[in-house]
Amino acid sequence: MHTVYSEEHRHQDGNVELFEGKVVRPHEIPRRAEIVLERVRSEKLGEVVGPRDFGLDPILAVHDRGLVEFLRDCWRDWVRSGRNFDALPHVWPVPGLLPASSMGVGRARRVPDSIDGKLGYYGFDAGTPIVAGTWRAAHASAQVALTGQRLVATGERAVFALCRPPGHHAGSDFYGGYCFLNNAAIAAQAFRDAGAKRVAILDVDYHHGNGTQQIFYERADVLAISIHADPKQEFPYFLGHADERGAGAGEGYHLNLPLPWGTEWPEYELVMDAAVKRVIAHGAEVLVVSLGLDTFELDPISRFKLQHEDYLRMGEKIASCDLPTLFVLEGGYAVDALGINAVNVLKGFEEG
Ligand code: Q9C
Ligand code: ZN
Repeated sequence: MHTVYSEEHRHQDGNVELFEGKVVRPHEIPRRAEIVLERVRSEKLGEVVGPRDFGLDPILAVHDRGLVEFLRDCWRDWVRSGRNFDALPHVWPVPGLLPASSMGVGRARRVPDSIDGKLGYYGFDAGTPIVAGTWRAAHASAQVALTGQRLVATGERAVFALCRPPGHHAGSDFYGGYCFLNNAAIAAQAFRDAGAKRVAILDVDYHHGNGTQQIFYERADVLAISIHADPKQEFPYFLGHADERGAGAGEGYHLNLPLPWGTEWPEYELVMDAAVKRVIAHGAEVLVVSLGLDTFELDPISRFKLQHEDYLRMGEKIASCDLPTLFVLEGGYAVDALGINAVNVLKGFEEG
């Protein structure tokens, strides 16, 4: 299996994250991608290739121009306003703040001029620092996913897009959860634009893929499935419940499979079987896997209990969909184990 990798990810290197009310060093660090790359090499998974540049168009097929321009310009505006440390939002337009009559509902109608206002408009959490190189890294991460997409669209059975920063929490017009651009969604849309009639996204990150859900919620062409910790207990808290099933034309084309803290492989496996069945029923021509490894028992911010070997089984299950597959790296913060677990999924897939 080919891996697509870019060193540009190193430019996303924050100093702080507001984590459970405390300012801490970020969990989402450059070492994550490097350790996965090392494991890809030591396990001889296959050739490692750099990304091509597909430009902004495939990003803008998924994201609003306002978000993209904000991410591109944020650091410049933050510095111009006198700051030289990581940019984080600290005030948000909660929906109740905005009476439907005059100010719009669900989304503030006006984007503030102030960079602090913009941060709260576009960012949904305070755990996702924007630094000088954020745009450079996020843009390259999307190009890594798009390069993987192109390789699969032109005949590879499976490709690993070693994306960093991750993407699945980023929606059409918001960022957060360590994510800026939704790499998996951008790739899924690129498959559609390359002619695939039906695409499926399977998100196995520990956290609900709320950005992916929002992007495709009213569409039937892209089935999105997310297996994650119950949002009653876990980030992103407000989305990912089982009764969110898509809307309008997309009704029934979103499947949330929340699981409780402490979940181990036997329960996880049952839910994966349901996910695989739904992918096959969709008649998908191609599968995009949002590959988070934060379901691992030693993950420092998560509470599932999967073990190294379980990821081999996970890869086999994914292979049983019998589809051309693009793996897109998402979360996973037990850094020393991240390479083992990610490559176990890919090896399990190849053997399955
Ligand atoms: N107590 C990804 O895995 N902080 N993002 C959660 C919960 C944010 C995770 C705090 C976690 C974001 C891509
Ligand atoms: Zn996660």
